[in-house]
Amino acid sequence: MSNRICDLLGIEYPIFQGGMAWVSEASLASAVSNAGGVGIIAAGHAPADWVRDQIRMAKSKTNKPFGVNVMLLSQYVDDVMKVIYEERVPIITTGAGNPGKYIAMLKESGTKIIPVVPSVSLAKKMEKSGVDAVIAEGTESGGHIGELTTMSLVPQVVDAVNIPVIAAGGIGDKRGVIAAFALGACGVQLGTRFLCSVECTVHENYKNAVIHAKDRDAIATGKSTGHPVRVLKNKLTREFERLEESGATKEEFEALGVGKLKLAAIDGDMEMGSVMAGQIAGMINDIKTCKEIIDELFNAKVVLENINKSFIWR
Ligand code: TUI
Repeated sequence: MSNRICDLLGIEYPIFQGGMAWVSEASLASAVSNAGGVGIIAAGHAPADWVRDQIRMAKSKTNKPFGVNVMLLSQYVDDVMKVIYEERVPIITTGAGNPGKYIAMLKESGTKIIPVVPSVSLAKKMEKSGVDAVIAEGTESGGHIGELTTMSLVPQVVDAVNIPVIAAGGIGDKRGVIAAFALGACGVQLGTRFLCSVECTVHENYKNAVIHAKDRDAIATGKSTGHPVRVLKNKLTREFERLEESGATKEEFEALGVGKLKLAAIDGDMEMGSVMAGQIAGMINDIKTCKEIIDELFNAKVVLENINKSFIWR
């Protein structure tokens, strides 16, 4: 199978594993890349040295292209970008901001730049800045989210830009992949599905929480602060709700969130940790290897037939 994303990146299947802070590191990223997709190390709020170690570990585990997701709100973002440049990382994705000022430097090292965008206006701005593709991420995703659903965002971004569009948010199985291609995307990004993989090193309580989650368990907290984050309901989200109702300040809200993702992902605290997950958590019921996940998403005849049809529509 060949398409614009596969040709651009030299990969077998047009599938990205979403960057997940404290969750996706070299083990998961290299497994996804070895299975033919794009594995992504999430830099999150980590210092540049940790990111360099993970990049070198990924290089030792795979010869295939992999990426780093840079969270642009990180205090270490300048140093992390320097490491990516020095290590000649093949691909970066970015989240929570505009990577514009780093684009010239990264082009020099041959890094393909693929920002996550929550809107048409940002997608157009990114295309003008010279990025290679965009990931249009709907509000169904886990973690820090935009407002629009994947169903409405993806076709609008596809119509607005000429660079390839990858769909993210609410995709958990082959039906979601087919839907994304039908909307005009030429690739997909999945986070929550890969969290429940054998190779993902997140705490097993986190995987079990996703496996046991039902359709309405992944809720958006912090809408009133302008920084909504989708997580599984627990004691922490009830405390966030209480703060929101009491009209707490943005600072009080942020203070409650500090360290909570690590608490869930590393310590396995499912009550007070921030258990980021997408709305498809309710349909994930098992842990599989990354190869099994990707083969199931792409090897089925029906998927290939439908994807071929969507190429014709484009
Ligand atoms: O980045 C994400 N998802 C994330 S980042 C993250 S780390 C975190 N840790 C603690 C608290 C909060 C976050 C967890 N999940 N997704 C990509 C994404 N990017 N979603 C929305 C955006 C976005 C928002 C605004 C991208 C660009 C943007 O532009 C603003 C501007 O500068 O114009």
